[in-house]
Amino acid sequence: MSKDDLQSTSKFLSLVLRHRPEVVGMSLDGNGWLPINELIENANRIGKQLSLQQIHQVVATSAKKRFSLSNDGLQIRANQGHSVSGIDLQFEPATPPPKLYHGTVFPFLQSIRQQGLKKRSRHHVHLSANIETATQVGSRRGKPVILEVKANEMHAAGFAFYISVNGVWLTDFVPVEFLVIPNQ
Ligand code: HQG
Repeated sequence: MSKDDLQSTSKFLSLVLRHRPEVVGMSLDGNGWLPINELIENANRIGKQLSLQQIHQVVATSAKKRFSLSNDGLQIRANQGHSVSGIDLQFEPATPPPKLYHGTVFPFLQSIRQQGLKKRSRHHVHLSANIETATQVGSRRGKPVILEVKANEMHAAGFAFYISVNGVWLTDFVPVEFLVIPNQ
């Protein structure tokens, strides 16, 4: 599969497995899984070319490891990033490193200064373990601005953190007192 085809398949899987399973007429189960065979049949029925081989290739080659297969290989789910309601990925609380990072853009800063970091449409606020990844996340929207999160202080204050199987740190909300926001 070409790089473009891989990306298009990955985007389609993100759409279905995180946000809108109804586009293939399906619902995720309580833990976010979809049966792969039905997913392929339904995708093909709406004119989206999708095969088992393509799915396996995306799962194996996604640098961000966005998707997991079930142990029996029959089901697939996204590892994080959902907006669809009513699912529980059973994240275990984890102790974060002292600092985490969030990549955003300048136009959001005023609101973030007032409200802290909110999860908006997703289930969690997404945080990165390193500045490089946060820079990539922020760059999706424009010139990136990197916020530092005092994760150790937040954790000590009783806020829960989770880590997805693909290494994204998650939390429900970051109050402004735990943020270092650059002046610009
Ligand atoms: C901003 C991608 C105003 C926040 C990425 C962000 C990530 C506020 C946007 C993953 C705010 C939400 C998640 C407030 C937060 N006022 N703006 N109070 N609080 N925001 O897409 O973190 O490639 O839901 O800064 O790489 O950008 O899809 O979250 O800009 O890992 O696998 O509101 O999605 O992964 O945007 O990205 P998003 P995100 P994938």
